Order: sequence, then structure tokens, then C-alpha cells
Amino acid sequence: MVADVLKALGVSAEEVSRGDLIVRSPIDGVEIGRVKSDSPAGEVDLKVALSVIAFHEWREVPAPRRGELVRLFGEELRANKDALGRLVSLEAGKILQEGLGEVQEMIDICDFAVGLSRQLYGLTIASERPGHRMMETWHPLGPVGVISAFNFPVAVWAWNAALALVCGDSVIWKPSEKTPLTAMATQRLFERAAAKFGDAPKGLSQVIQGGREIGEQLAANPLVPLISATGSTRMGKALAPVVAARLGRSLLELGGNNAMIVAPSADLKLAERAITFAAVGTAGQRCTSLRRLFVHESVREKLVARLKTVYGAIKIGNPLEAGTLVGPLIDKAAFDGMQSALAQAKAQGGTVTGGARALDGQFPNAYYVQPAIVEMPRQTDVVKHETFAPILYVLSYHDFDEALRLQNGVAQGLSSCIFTRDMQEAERFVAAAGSDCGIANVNIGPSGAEIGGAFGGEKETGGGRESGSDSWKAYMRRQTATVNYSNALPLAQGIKFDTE
Ligand code: UN1
Repeated sequence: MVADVLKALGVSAEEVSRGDLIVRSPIDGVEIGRVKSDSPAGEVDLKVALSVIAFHEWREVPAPRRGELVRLFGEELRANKDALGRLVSLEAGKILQEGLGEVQEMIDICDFAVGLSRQLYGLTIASERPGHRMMETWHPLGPVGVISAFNFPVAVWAWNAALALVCGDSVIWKPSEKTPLTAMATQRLFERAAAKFGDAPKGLSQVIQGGREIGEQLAANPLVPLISATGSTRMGKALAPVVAARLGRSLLELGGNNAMIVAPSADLKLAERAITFAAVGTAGQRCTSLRRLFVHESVREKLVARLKTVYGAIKIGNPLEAGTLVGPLIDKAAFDGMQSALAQAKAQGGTVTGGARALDGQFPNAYYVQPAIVEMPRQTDVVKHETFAPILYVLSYHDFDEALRLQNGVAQGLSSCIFTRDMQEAERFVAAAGSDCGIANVNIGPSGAEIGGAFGGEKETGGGRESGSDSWKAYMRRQTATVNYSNALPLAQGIKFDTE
């Protein structure tokens, strides 16, 4: 099955038959491939050097023509959506619908980037000096290092790569060591698009495989002006100083601890569906997963009872089977992390429903779990911590200000939402003194953002913005240019400096 999918995507069985990175499917723990790591010292720097050469060529290709390459890549993705979506399921364990959704997200960002390739607008600025014109131009930046996580093994790279490519940059991708195969397959599709394009420089997009040392080697290289990294806050805190030490730029998309406020006026049926998708979808392994639920005391009993019924009926199982809503956790470490969080929650006064291992008879080497609902008396330490698993902490609130304080009272600032039909609450939630997150939704859950908006968050989430809106500016360098078309040399600020 894996071999067939890989073959359809242009990766031969032979290519994934040896190497130090052993890939196991989280579906059943069975080995599905071996991939060789790049060596941190030699190969990474060599690929960076090639990337610099590719950049020098690519930056001179007109942006709309660069867009054509991204358009062709989008076509490859369309043609191979099913195979790549399946591979995402096999390697990352997410249900097929979400695997396909992830590929759709790649297609969408390609479309966005193609349009953008004709809209990399700068400004013309009025000069204070006579006979002068001032302008602001966006130029290609250089090789962009993309470090991605296992949970969105291909889409997050695409958000970065599609923009970087139309912006005139080359790309070096270090995928999670847990998902090297989807990266290989994506690279292969890119190469097909590049072959159709004709004259794309060699090494325009490259993959480096391996663990943390590889990522650090990339981050330390001064020839890579931008490192865009997605992963845990811990990873970001280790990586950012490496980039900062050489005064490079980093674009960080780190942990979230996303909340929903359910107000007394909320449509509870809608809230219930949104909670379920956001808290148990992708087995709670999205950076935007719903982790904290603040329910108004007047509706709490009703909503929590409904959620327990819905949770009880959710189909957990093989993510490739139709009807499954919750697939496995990525590995044993994720399972252990979840169990430890649940134990802490109990010690901190929580009441846990669900959370146990599931299907261990059928899949002894995989880690399926019953999603957990944890009713907490207060927002304790464990609630403030992001555990990458389907745990939903439920707390009650009395008034809106209190709910807002609780929702903002954590170190992370990625996504947030409110379910309300009270216009004042909705507007206050998205106003300056409302949610402090990068994403704030009304009557929509915190996950599943569209590519058209800027994606990312504040505080320990790292402050970076990827994907839509004007996120492209992070992948370019801004130049202010002033042209004097007069025969005099007036100085700015009216300074007189006569040399005659
Ligand atoms: C992530 O988990 O790193 O909004 C990204 C969402 C997806 C992206 C998640 N579009 O949930």
C-alpha cells in the first residue's frame, strides 16, 4: 500500500529502503521506509551553497514567470491529491479527509501565490526634495530555510515555499524526522513541475533530512537570511537564539493553547460541533486545536453533558477507513505526554472523562486514545501548558471580563474564539482589549484557518505570520530608493552644506 502510493508520487521502493531514519506508520507501528539523514557538517552547507547559486539565477526571473512554476506545481498537486493525502495519513496518522484537506491547503496557497506573483506591490512616496522621486521596492531575499513539524507535514512547507518562490527566493526544507516520506514525495512533485517549467535553476527547492542538529546547522548558516520554523515553543526557544546570534531573521509559528468562550446566548448545537472538530480532530495534534473551553455557568451543565455523549460515540480507528474521526497519536512519547498531563490534571483537582488508550488489542504498536474531557476547578498549571493530544479542559465563568482574562491568561497566543449571539460580546472579543491571539473567531472554532489570512500568533507562539494577507513581505527585502532627476543637489531636512 505504502509502496504503491510512493510509486504514484515518483518515489521508488529502492529509494526508501535504507538509511538511519526509520519511519513507522502511527496507524500500526509498522516500518514503512528508511531514509538517510544528511550530515550536519558537510551536506547541509553544500545544499545551502547550491541554494545560493539557484537564488542568484531565480531572483532575476520576472515574478509572474516565477508564478508560472508555482502554478505548475499546483497542477501536480491537483493531479496527485489523493496519493499525497493518503501518504499524509499513512505517515502522520491523520484521517484521510484531513490528509486530503492538507493537500487542498497546498493547492490553495499555490493559487494565492500565483496571483501574488503579479502583485508584489511597492510604494511611491512623495519626496521632500524638488526633482526627486522616492520609492519602496520589494526584492528577493535569499535562500529560505523552512523547518516543519510532523502534524502538518506538507501544508506548512507549502505556505512558505509557494510564497518564497514567487518572491524570488530559493527554499531549503527540513521536515520533521517523523515525516521524511511526505517531504520526499512533495519534492518529487515539485521536480516534475520544474521539469515542465523548463529552466528552473537546479537546487531551487531542496530537502534536508534528519534531526535537530540538521535544523540547527541550517539555522546557523549566515547564507540563509530567513528561517521559518513551525513546532513547539521549546524548539523555537532553542532555535531563535541560533538565528539571532548571526542577526538572521526568524519567522516562528510555535505552540498554541487555544480557547473557546461559550456565552449564554450561544447556539449550543453549533458550538458543540465546533468543539468536537477542534478538540478531537487530528487527534488534538494541531497547533490550533481547541484545548481550553470556558463555558458560561448557565449553560455549562447542558453543554458538557452533550459533549460527553458526542465524545462517547466518536469513531476512533484506522484513519484510512471511512467514518473514522480520530486516528492515532503520532507515537508513544505523545501518548505518555497525554497520560502525564491527565495525571497532573487529576492531582490539580480535575475530573477526567475518557483519555484511556484504545484499540491496543488490534494495534499493540500504535497509540490510539479516547479523547478526554477534563473538568477543572480553576485554570491550573497543567491547563496553561500545551499538551499535543486530545485533551479538552473545561472551566466555567460568571462574567465576560472574567472569561476574557482566563482566555488571555496563558503564555501562548495563537488562536481563540467565542460563541455568542450578543453583538457587544462579539465585537469586544475582536477589539483591542479583547483576545490577545493572532486568530480570533466569532461562532467558528479555533482551528482550520483558511490560507487567505495571515496565520500565526503572539507571545510564546512566536509572532510570525505565514500564508495569506501580506505575509509575503517576510520573504523579501525592502528597499527605499530615491532618484534625483534634477540638476541640483538639495539636501533633506533643508541642510546647507556648501562646498563652493
Ligand atoms: C499547524 O497545526 O501547525 O488552521 C497548522 C489550521 C490549519 C493549520 C494548522 N489550517 O488548523
